[in-house]
Amino acid sequence: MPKFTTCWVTRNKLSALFALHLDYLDLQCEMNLLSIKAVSGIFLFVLLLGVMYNFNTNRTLEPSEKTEGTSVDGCAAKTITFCPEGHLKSPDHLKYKQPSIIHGRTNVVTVTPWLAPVVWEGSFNPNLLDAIYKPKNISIAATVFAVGKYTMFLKDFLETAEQHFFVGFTVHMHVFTDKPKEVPKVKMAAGRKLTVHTVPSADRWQEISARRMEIIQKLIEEELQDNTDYIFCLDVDSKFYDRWGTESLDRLVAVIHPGYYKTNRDVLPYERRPSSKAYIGLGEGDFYYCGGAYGGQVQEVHQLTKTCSENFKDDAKKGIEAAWQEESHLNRYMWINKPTKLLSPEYLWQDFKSKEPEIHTIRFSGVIKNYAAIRPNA
Ligand code: UD2
Repeated sequence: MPKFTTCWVTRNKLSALFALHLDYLDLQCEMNLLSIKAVSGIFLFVLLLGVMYNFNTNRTLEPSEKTEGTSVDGCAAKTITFCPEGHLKSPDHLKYKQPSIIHGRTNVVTVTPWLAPVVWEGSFNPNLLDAIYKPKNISIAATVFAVGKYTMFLKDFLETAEQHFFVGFTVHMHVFTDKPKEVPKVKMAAGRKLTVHTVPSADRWQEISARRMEIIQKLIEEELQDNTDYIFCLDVDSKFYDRWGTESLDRLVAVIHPGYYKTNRDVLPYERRPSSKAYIGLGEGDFYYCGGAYGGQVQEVHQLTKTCSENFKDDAKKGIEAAWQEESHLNRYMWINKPTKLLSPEYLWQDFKSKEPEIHTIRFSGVIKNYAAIRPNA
């Protein structure tokens, strides 16, 4: 009887189970105990087991599973993200104004080319959105830095946030300062609280502004990732004038800068040196986003702040500081990692600018300040 032909099978392509069976088959061949017909039957059975094993080990990740790995622009190498919020669920029989797709804002664009909404007054129903988000018991964190003389802005910032920022929701304000005693006592509504974190002062305003990203990254890692849904990172030298609420929630949220939304992208103040990791070339980029307001789900903002602060440090090793510090890196990040929602310049105006016709309300705005008097350096 000829030697059985299993010797041509490449064992490392099959499962351990299959290999065991092959050994068993080899043994059988040596001993000439089974007929070719019987062995062929066993072989087919084992082959079937091997195919099933390979299929099982190569299957696609389940939605709750994630693989790590980050590129320069913060894109996870292979991630299937499970959205904890799920779809929007309206309360049963809620009455609200009938939506229309032919009537609405006409003098502004309310969607980007990648189909992310751009939020303008008149483009959303605040009561409907609040009714959808209220039962979800979401929690929102906000970060604000007041280092050196910038503590003078805290009182107005915090008091106006009480009046307009996610009123009626769970809000945790995180104030970072080198002068904790100068943080004013502001009466906060039920469900809202404030924590003061002490940070060192610095000799250069650029450094204070830029290192916020790394501090926010650590705050998310150490305190927020398991108990907070959304985070917004805001400039302190600003005040709220009107509602900033659930309409702003999404995975990755950017605010379009009030100074540049009518500007040709080739003259936007992006970082233009190719040697910088914040580089955006001519003919590139989408919008110019504010460093003074951005946010989203904590996982997304963690990825953003981690990537931007790493890129900022890599630039520093080469002696480069991007044109607008972390704002330049944020713009580079958001160009590659498209924001899932954009907030119009209503969400960060500047008090010194006169109101434009398309701006129907100003929700949050930078106060007029004397830079020379408040910054530690010119
Ligand atoms: C723009 C951005 C700001 C940042 C900066 C470039 C807006 C409205 N503002 O603002 O976010 O991207 O360009 O770095 O988009 N700070 C202190 N103490 C200081 C200096 C700064 O606490 O001595 C903090 C404070 O929270 C302030 C923020 O850093 O709001 C930004 O500094 P800025 O307001 O002086 O920068 P500005 O106006 O150039």
